[in-house]
Amino acid sequence: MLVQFGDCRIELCQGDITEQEVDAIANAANDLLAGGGGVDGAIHRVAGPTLMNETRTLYPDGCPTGSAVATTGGRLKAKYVFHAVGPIWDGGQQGEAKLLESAYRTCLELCREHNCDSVAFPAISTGVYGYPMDLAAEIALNVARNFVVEYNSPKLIRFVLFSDGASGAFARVLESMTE
Ligand code: AR6
Repeated sequence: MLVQFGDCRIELCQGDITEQEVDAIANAANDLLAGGGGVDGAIHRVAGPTLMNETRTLYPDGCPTGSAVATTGGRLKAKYVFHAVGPIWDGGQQGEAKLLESAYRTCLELCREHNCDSVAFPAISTGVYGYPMDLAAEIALNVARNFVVEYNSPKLIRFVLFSDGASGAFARVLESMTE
Protein backbone atom coordinates (compact mmCIF):
# COMPACT_ATOMS: atom_id res chain seq x y z
CA MET A 1 0.00 0.00 0.00
CA LEU A 2 1.23 3.50 -0.76
CA VAL A 3 -0.08 7.01 -0.34
CA GLN A 4 1.28 10.08 -2.11
CA PHE A 5 1.61 13.41 -0.30
CA GLY A 6 2.88 16.08 -2.72
CA ASP A 7 6.11 14.71 -4.25
CA CYS A 8 6.56 12.21 -1.43
CA ARG A 9 5.15 8.79 -0.83
CA ILE A 10 4.58 6.76 2.28
CA GLU A 11 4.66 3.05 1.63
CA LEU A 12 3.98 -0.08 3.65
CA CYS A 13 5.51 -3.47 2.99
CA GLN A 14 5.97 -6.70 4.89
CA GLY A 15 9.49 -8.07 5.09
CA ASP A 16 12.99 -7.70 6.47
CA ILE A 17 14.39 -4.21 6.84
CA THR A 18 17.98 -5.39 6.33
CA GLU A 19 17.19 -6.13 2.66
CA GLN A 20 15.88 -2.69 1.77
CA GLU A 21 17.46 -0.75 -1.07
CA VAL A 22 17.01 2.74 0.32
CA ASP A 23 19.40 5.52 1.31
CA ALA A 24 18.91 4.93 5.02
CA ILE A 25 17.27 2.46 7.35
CA ALA A 26 16.26 3.14 10.93
CA ASN A 27 17.22 0.76 13.71
CA ALA A 28 15.22 0.19 16.92
CA ALA A 29 18.17 0.55 19.28
CA ASN A 30 18.61 0.93 23.06
CA ASP A 31 19.99 4.04 24.75
CA LEU A 32 23.42 2.48 25.28
CA LEU A 33 23.63 1.58 21.57
CA ALA A 34 24.82 -1.75 22.92
CA GLY A 35 23.23 -3.93 20.26
CA GLY A 36 20.63 -6.53 21.17
CA GLY A 37 18.00 -8.82 19.70
CA GLY A 38 15.11 -8.13 17.34
CA VAL A 39 15.66 -5.77 14.47
CA ASP A 40 18.79 -4.35 16.15
CA GLY A 41 20.43 -7.78 16.18
CA ALA A 42 19.45 -8.42 12.56
CA ILE A 43 20.82 -5.06 11.36
CA HIS A 44 24.16 -5.50 13.15
CA ARG A 45 24.51 -9.07 11.84
CA VAL A 46 24.03 -8.06 8.23
CA ALA A 47 25.93 -4.73 8.43
CA GLY A 48 28.97 -6.26 10.15
CA PRO A 49 31.31 -4.86 12.83
CA THR A 50 31.64 -1.38 11.27
CA LEU A 51 28.38 -0.35 12.90
CA MET A 52 29.42 -1.14 16.45
CA ASN A 53 32.85 0.39 15.87
CA GLU A 54 31.23 3.60 14.72
CA THR A 55 28.66 3.81 17.51
CA ARG A 56 31.38 3.19 20.13
CA THR A 57 33.66 5.84 18.65
CA LEU A 58 31.15 8.51 17.69
CA TYR A 59 28.59 8.05 20.49
CA PRO A 60 30.37 6.65 23.56
CA ASP A 61 27.57 7.95 25.81
CA GLY A 62 24.86 6.27 23.73
CA CYS A 63 21.73 8.09 22.59
CA PRO A 64 18.88 9.41 24.73
CA THR A 65 15.43 7.87 24.44
CA GLY A 66 13.39 9.81 21.89
CA SER A 67 16.40 10.63 19.73
CA ALA A 68 18.54 9.00 17.02
CA VAL A 69 22.12 9.03 15.74
CA ALA A 70 23.62 8.13 12.37
CA THR A 71 26.29 5.68 11.28
CA THR A 72 27.20 4.39 7.86
CA GLY A 73 25.50 1.19 6.68
CA GLY A 74 28.47 -1.18 6.66
CA ARG A 75 27.62 -4.14 4.42
CA LEU A 76 23.95 -3.17 4.13
CA LYS A 77 22.56 -1.88 0.84
CA ALA A 78 21.54 1.29 2.70
CA LYS A 79 24.22 4.01 2.96
CA TYR A 80 23.22 4.98 6.51
CA VAL A 81 21.69 3.49 9.62
CA PHE A 82 19.83 5.83 11.96
CA HIS A 83 19.89 4.28 15.41
CA ALA A 84 16.62 5.44 16.97
CA VAL A 85 15.79 4.86 20.62
CA GLY A 86 12.09 4.43 21.26
CA PRO A 87 10.51 4.38 24.71
CA ILE A 88 9.76 1.29 26.75
CA TRP A 89 5.95 1.07 27.10
CA ASP A 90 4.91 1.70 30.69
CA GLY A 91 1.15 2.12 30.50
CA GLY A 92 1.08 5.21 28.29
CA GLN A 93 1.19 7.94 30.95
CA GLN A 94 4.97 8.30 31.10
CA GLY A 95 5.43 10.44 27.99
CA GLU A 96 5.83 7.43 25.72
CA ALA A 97 3.91 8.97 22.80
CA LYS A 98 6.08 12.12 22.67
CA LEU A 99 9.24 10.04 22.90
CA LEU A 100 8.21 7.70 20.11
CA GLU A 101 7.22 10.67 17.97
CA SER A 102 10.57 12.39 18.48
CA ALA A 103 12.53 9.20 17.76
CA TYR A 104 10.86 9.03 14.32
CA ARG A 105 11.12 12.75 13.74
CA THR A 106 14.84 12.82 14.53
CA CYS A 107 15.41 10.13 11.88
CA LEU A 108 13.56 12.25 9.33
CA GLU A 109 15.71 15.25 10.28
CA LEU A 110 18.80 13.04 9.83
CA CYS A 111 17.55 12.25 6.31
CA ARG A 112 17.69 15.95 5.48
CA GLU A 113 21.10 16.35 7.09
CA HIS A 114 22.55 13.42 5.11
CA ASN A 115 20.67 14.09 1.84
CA CYS A 116 18.70 10.86 1.96
CA ASP A 117 15.74 10.71 -0.42
CA SER A 118 14.50 7.38 0.85
CA VAL A 119 14.29 5.83 4.31
CA ALA A 120 12.86 2.60 5.72
CA PHE A 121 11.58 2.20 9.27
CA PRO A 122 10.70 -0.79 11.40
CA ALA A 123 7.86 -0.43 13.92
CA ILE A 124 10.06 1.08 16.63
CA SER A 125 9.30 0.05 20.25
CA THR A 126 6.67 -2.55 19.28
CA GLY A 127 8.77 -5.63 20.04
CA VAL A 128 10.72 -6.09 23.28
CA TYR A 129 9.73 -2.55 24.34
CA GLY A 130 6.03 -3.50 24.30
CA TYR A 131 4.42 -0.47 22.65
CA PRO A 132 0.90 -1.40 21.50
CA MET A 133 1.01 -1.80 17.71
CA ASP A 134 -2.09 0.22 16.85
CA LEU A 135 -0.96 3.21 18.93
CA ALA A 136 2.58 2.98 17.55
CA ALA A 137 1.26 2.86 13.97
CA GLU A 138 -0.75 6.02 14.51
CA ILE A 139 2.26 7.90 15.85
CA ALA A 140 4.68 6.64 13.20
CA LEU A 141 2.39 7.50 10.29
CA ASN A 142 1.34 10.88 11.70
CA VAL A 143 4.96 11.96 12.14
CA ALA A 144 5.77 10.77 8.62
CA ARG A 145 2.80 12.52 7.03
CA ASN A 146 3.35 15.78 8.95
CA PHE A 147 7.03 15.80 8.05
CA VAL A 148 6.58 15.30 4.30
CA VAL A 149 3.77 17.84 4.20
CA GLU A 150 6.05 20.38 5.93
CA TYR A 151 9.32 19.72 4.07
CA ASN A 152 8.37 17.85 0.87
CA SER A 153 11.17 15.37 1.70
CA PRO A 154 12.26 12.61 1.91
CA LYS A 155 10.68 11.37 -1.32
CA LEU A 156 10.05 7.91 0.07
CA ILE A 157 9.26 6.75 3.59
CA ARG A 158 8.75 2.99 3.76
CA PHE A 159 7.55 1.12 6.83
CA VAL A 160 8.85 -2.44 6.75
CA LEU A 161 6.59 -4.57 8.90
CA PHE A 162 7.47 -7.95 10.23
CA SER A 163 4.10 -9.52 10.99
CA ASP A 164 0.52 -9.62 9.70
CA GLY A 165 -0.55 -7.82 12.88
CA ALA A 166 1.85 -4.95 12.25
CA SER A 167 0.89 -4.71 8.56
CA GLY A 168 -2.81 -4.65 9.43
CA ALA A 169 -2.39 -1.96 12.08
CA PHE A 170 -0.32 0.31 9.82
CA ALA A 171 -2.66 -0.23 6.84
CA ARG A 172 -5.71 0.75 8.89
CA VAL A 173 -4.09 4.02 9.96
CA LEU A 174 -2.71 4.88 6.51
CA GLU A 175 -6.10 4.16 4.91
CA SER A 176 -7.79 6.49 7.37
CA MET A 177 -5.41 9.27 6.25
CA THR A 178 -6.73 9.07 2.70
CA GLU A 179 -10.39 9.47 3.69
N1 AR6 B 1 12.83 -6.27 9.89
C1 AR6 B 1 11.76 -5.50 10.21
N2 AR6 B 1 11.16 -5.54 11.42
C2 AR6 B 1 11.67 -6.40 12.33
C3 AR6 B 1 12.79 -7.25 12.08
C4 AR6 B 1 13.37 -7.15 10.78
N3 AR6 B 1 14.42 -7.89 10.44
N4 AR6 B 1 13.04 -7.98 13.21
C5 AR6 B 1 12.11 -7.61 14.13
N5 AR6 B 1 11.28 -6.67 13.61
P1 AR6 B 1 12.36 -4.89 18.52
P2 AR6 B 1 11.99 -2.50 20.26
C6 AR6 B 1 10.15 -5.96 14.24
O1 AR6 B 1 12.15 -5.79 19.69
O2 AR6 B 1 10.66 -2.98 20.68
C7 AR6 B 1 16.59 -4.72 21.00
O3 AR6 B 1 17.20 -5.72 21.77
C8 AR6 B 1 9.50 -6.59 15.45
O4 AR6 B 1 8.55 -7.57 15.06
O5 AR6 B 1 13.45 -5.20 17.58
O6 AR6 B 1 12.15 -1.06 19.83
C9 AR6 B 1 17.29 -3.37 21.13
O7 AR6 B 1 18.68 -3.51 21.35
C10 AR6 B 1 8.83 -5.38 16.10
O8 AR6 B 1 7.56 -5.10 15.53
O9 AR6 B 1 12.63 -3.34 19.04
C11 AR6 B 1 16.60 -2.75 22.30
O10 AR6 B 1 17.18 -3.15 23.53
C12 AR6 B 1 9.78 -4.22 15.75
O11 AR6 B 1 10.65 -4.73 14.72
C13 AR6 B 1 15.20 -3.27 22.20
O12 AR6 B 1 15.27 -4.49 21.48
C14 AR6 B 1 10.61 -3.72 16.91
O13 AR6 B 1 10.98 -4.79 17.75
C15 AR6 B 1 14.31 -2.33 21.41
O14 AR6 B 1 13.00 -2.80 21.44
